[in-house]
Amino acid sequence: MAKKHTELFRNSIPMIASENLLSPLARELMVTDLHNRYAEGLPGERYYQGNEFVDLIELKVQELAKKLFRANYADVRPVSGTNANMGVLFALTKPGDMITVPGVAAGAHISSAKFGAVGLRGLQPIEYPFDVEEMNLDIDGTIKVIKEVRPKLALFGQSVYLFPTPLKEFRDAFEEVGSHVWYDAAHVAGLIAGGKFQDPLREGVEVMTMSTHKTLPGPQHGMIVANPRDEKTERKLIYGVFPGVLSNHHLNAMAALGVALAEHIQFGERYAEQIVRNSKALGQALYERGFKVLAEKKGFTESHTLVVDVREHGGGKFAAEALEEAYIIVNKNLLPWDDVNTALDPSGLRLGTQELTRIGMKENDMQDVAEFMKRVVIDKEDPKKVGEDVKAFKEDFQAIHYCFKEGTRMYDYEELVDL
Ligand code: DSN
Repeated sequence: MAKKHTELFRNSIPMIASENLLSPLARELMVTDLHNRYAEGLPGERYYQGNEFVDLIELKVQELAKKLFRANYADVRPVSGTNANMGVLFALTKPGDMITVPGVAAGAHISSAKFGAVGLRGLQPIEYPFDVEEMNLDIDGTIKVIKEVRPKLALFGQSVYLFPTPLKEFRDAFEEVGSHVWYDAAHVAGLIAGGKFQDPLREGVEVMTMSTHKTLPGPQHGMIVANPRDEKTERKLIYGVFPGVLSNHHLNAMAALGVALAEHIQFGERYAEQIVRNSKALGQALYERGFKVLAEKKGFTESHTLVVDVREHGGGKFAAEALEEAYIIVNKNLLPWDDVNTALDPSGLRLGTQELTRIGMKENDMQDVAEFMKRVVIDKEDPKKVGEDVKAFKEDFQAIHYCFKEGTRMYDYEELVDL
C-alpha cells in the first residue's frame, strides 16, 4: 500500500493547501539515529545522557528560526502546529479565561475552537466577525470584540487564508487592552519568511506559532517564534511546551527543520513570490472557465490558497471526490456562510499552489490545471479519462525546487519497503 500511495502522488496534481514536499537533504535527516533518541528539556538542561550533539543541533535550529523570522525567541521542539498552539494556550491562559479567535467557518483552525485545543484548555472562545465580501475579519467588528471582551490572549491566523489579517488596524485596540497577541502562521509561514503576505512580529504580534510543512516546506513538525514582552512571558512559553504539552520532541524532524530553515533563508523569497503568482494565475484561469472563485474583486488571493464555491456543480463533496478520481487532490471546505455541521458536504473547495510551485510549475501551467478541473467539475467528463491526461501532464513535474540539490526527482530515489 505504501508503494501505491507513492505512485498515487507521483501521478497526481497535489493541491491540499496544508501539505508540501520535504527537500532531499531534510529527508536524509529524518532517517538518522536522531529518530531513536530522547532529549527532554532544553540544551544543557537535559534529563538524559547522550545529548551532546542534540544540544548543538537544537541551538543551531533555534538560531536559524530566529534569523528567518527576525525574532528574539524560538522554540523548535513542538511536534506539530497544534502542539505548538497547545503550548501557547498552556503558557498564557488559565481554564475559564476568554480568548478571542477567528471562526471555524471563516477559515480558522480547529485548535482555536471549543471542540479543539481551546476547549480542552477550558477556555471560552469569542469569535471575531467576518466580512465575506473582503474574505477577511471585519475591522470595526473585531476592534469592538477586543475592546468588549478584553481577552488575555487574542488569536489571529487561519487555515483558509486568502488575505493578510489587518493587524495594524487592530493594534491600538489590543495595546489598550493589554492582550498577548498570538498569530497562528501555519499556512503562511513560508510566505511571511519569504517577505510576502505580512510580517506579524512587526505588526504588534508577540507570539507566532506554526506547523513547518505548508508554505514553509519542512518536515511535519511545529515551532514557536516570538518577541516576548518580558522574561516572565518567555519562561511561561518555555514551560508551556515542556513539561506543559510535550515530553520528548522529535529530534530527527527538528534537525530536518534546520535544513528547511536554511533552505528558506536562501530560496524562500523566490519561492514565496512564485507561489503567490501561481495562486493568482490559477484563480484567474478557473474564473475564466466558469468557476465561482471567491474574492474575485480583490484578485482572488494574496497567498497560496484559493476557495471556490461549487454548490452549482454538485457541492464540495462531489467535486473533491470526482477530482480525486482524476488524480487531482484537493479538499472540500466550509465557506464562510456554511454551518460547521455541514463540514462533510460543504459548499466549497480549498486549493493550494505551494506544492505545485515546489515541483516547478509556473503561471502558464495553471491554465492546464484549471482546464483539467473544468473538464471534471463543470463539463462532467469521465474523471478516469481526464486522469490519464493528468498523469501525462505530471510527468514533466517530478523534480523538487527551491532547495539544496535542486532538481532531484522526488519519487525516483525511493526503495520503499511496502506495507
Ligand atoms: N487541518 C490542516 C489544514 O489542512 O489546514 C491544518 O492543520
